Amino acid sequence: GQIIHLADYRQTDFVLERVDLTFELDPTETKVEARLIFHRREGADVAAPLVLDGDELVMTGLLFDQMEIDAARYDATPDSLTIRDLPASEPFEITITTMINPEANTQLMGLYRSNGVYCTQCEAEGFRRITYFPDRPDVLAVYTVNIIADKASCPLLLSNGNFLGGAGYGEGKHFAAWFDPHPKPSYLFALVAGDLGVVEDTFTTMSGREVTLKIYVEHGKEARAAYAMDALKRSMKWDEEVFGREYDLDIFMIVAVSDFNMGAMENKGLNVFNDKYVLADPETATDQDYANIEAIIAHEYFHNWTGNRVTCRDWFQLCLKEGLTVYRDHEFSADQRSRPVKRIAEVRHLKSEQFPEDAGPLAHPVRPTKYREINNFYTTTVYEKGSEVTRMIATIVGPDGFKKGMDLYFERHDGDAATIEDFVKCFEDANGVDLTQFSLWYHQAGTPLVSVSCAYDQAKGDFTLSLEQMIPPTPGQSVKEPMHIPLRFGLLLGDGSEAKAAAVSGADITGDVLHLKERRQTVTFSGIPSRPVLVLNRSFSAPVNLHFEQAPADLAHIARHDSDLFSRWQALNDLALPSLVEAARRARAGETVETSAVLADTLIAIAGDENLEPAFRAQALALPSESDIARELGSNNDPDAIRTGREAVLAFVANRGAAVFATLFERHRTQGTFTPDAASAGHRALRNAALSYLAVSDGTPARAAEAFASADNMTDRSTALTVLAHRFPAAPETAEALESFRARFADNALVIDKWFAIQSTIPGDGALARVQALMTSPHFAKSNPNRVRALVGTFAFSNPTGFNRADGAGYRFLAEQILEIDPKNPQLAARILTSMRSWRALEEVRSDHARNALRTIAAGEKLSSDVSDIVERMLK
Ligand code: HT7
Ligand code: ZN
Repeated sequence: GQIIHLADYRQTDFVLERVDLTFELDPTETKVEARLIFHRREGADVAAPLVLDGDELVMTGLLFDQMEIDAARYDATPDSLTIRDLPASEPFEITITTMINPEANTQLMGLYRSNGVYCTQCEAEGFRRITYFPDRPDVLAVYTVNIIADKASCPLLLSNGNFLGGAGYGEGKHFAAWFDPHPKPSYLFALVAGDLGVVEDTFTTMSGREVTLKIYVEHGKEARAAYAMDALKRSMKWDEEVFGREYDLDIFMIVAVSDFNMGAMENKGLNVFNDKYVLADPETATDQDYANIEAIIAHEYFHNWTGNRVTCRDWFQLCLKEGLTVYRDHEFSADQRSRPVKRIAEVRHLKSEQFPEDAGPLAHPVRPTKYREINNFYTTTVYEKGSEVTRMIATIVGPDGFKKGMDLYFERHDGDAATIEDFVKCFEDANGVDLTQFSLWYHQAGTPLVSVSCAYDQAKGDFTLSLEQMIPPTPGQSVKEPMHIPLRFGLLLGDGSEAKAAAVSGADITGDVLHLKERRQTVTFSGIPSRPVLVLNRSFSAPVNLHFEQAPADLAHIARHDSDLFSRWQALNDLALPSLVEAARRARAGETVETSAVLADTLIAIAGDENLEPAFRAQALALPSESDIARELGSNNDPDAIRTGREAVLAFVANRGAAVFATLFERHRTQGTFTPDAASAGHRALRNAALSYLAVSDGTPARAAEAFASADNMTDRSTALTVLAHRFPAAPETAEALESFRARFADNALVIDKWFAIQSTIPGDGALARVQALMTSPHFAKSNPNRVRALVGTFAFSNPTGFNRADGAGYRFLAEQILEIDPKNPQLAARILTSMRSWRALEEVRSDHARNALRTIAAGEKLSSDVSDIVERMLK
């Protein structure tokens, strides 16, 4: 594929007025008739042809104003349709007939069949696999959709908008018509047809309108959609209360399907979901599953305003809808659950996924300026860093300023296909601020590094803070400008109170936010009575790396006393990381690892502090992961040494805190009927964190085996199974538990995915053979993205020692898998391949093997543009 540049953006020559689609559904020969009404845009070249996008299309008919069209006036290829000699200004109608094969559509883009259900996925460029069309987000039109299908196998015929009517249609068939009054781009089109069960409810909007809510799932699974329905109603209410946004159709539908490339899709009025993010009950779903369902239901619903009512002008603006909507779903979950605990989880995720992307060969700006394959830009940078950029705007303009800016955005751009510049301008205009320098966050890739040092002059009472920012070079961007970095901070005194400076010089400070704007800045706080401990980047106000050699005693002080729970967690992390890095170094050199008692004692004290919420304590107990340590080391990484070092530190903490952990394990047992609320989940998380440590200090599988046997919910059961499998892979108790779990949930593919994931992450060299054996299991299906992600994806992304085997066998296995998956599902293949994004940071032997595996992929025949784009950027 060729490279698309933002700078080449041009409006279309033709305006699309209306779209009428008729589908005659058939598993292998679906007929699609598209009637499109266009007129030439005022000022456009009168000789310009109409060029429509296609992808693997077969055209069987073409009419111009209902008449046959002369063959000399058009060219049709599978990838485009060009029509010439069109009217200068008056409207005209083009009717296109295409034949498509949903059954053979293994890419899961366009119209496909999943478990007998017809469904569509059109974002980003799937609509062009249905019919020829101006398939770009700035072409908005009103759609009418007619669906004709077999009545017995497809009693349900759904599309966007409101139901117009339906009737019988010849022998054994019926039809339904839908009309969506809201102009939309083609990527928001959806059609679903099949035989599904439904859960129904209603929601009364803030203006008193009753909206019908329907969630469609496979028959027999209706009860498992109750939590999703509850999350939907809470999302609708929250968007009214917090953003003033009301739903705008009479019906809102969600359909759960079992074959889906991503989490879900926000099609207007008809969201399509990966069933993993709809179905839940205590027997089969973990607390994390419940939290994910709540977040994704909210995310897709929130897109109705941030994405659908205001959409993107072009795909370079993807973060306009995705970054903003992630920010909105983060805020929603923070309001529904514990704000600091949610923030810790977000930052953990950002650091483990986005920071490595930003530091590797796939780094790109939040608003890129070029792409080869748009599917590869649904990245953690666009989504999660994009959300952090929105959060920084909120921090800079404050809560009221943010609300004013958002209100202006909806007022100005409702019905538009907008840009990032439009969005930022709303905050500038609503608040009278200049966000020019701030906007660099959209344009410069790479995680800024802020180096910090400080000094205290007892005699003068001056506390001086020196800050320096550096934005590392990234592909295509070697030189960077200083950014506007909003850092929340506090000066913590010995008694845990906060120092208030009499005066500050050298920085622009608003409230508790210090605005770092220069490359280097020295800030002096005067009138500070005693040496304070600096707490910087509270609540992770800016997505940066800090280089700050803070004394362990100061970090321990923050960890125990700061008012911001997030900073307390961050301080623990900062206390742990140098010990873990040192442990990895020693392990690599064959030396014995020593662990600091300060770290262990601080961790144990926080774990045992019953004044703190259990979910926070569970987060505090989770030591930085092996990949966190690898990131901190930066280069020449040996995953085996990292694990050996971390295990030594973990064992030290486990043994020192054994009594506390045993108490926690007993005290935080949840009793009675299961509820998925955040408080109960917190007790389970803390108890299970204690179990993980106890398995180490016990040195036997007995306690985990007992926890597995007595578990009455999936969180406890799957954690106990993970502890058994990861700590005691060869124990008979583990084999027994794995088999009893498999047998009990053999009919539930989503639970079997957990069984795959637990086994594929058992550390060490044996993992590869285990994964290969599991691929031959009758439960595995190569055509299903959830199965492939659970087994192959989890192995490559989340098993550092097993995947990064020193002999390179893990990489060779992945290369084989990628080459096999790519012809069937390129998006899935490309996404799993990004698991190798940090390959250059590995030590030489492993990085040589990794390079060879990537070269094997690059040499593959007929690679998709998805995989070739990723592999080429990784090898550059
Ligand atoms: N906006 C949706 C993105 C999406 C997607 C993109 C490419 C290929 C398949 C896809 N399925 C869904 C989901 C979201 O972010 O809300
Ligand atoms: Zn989204």
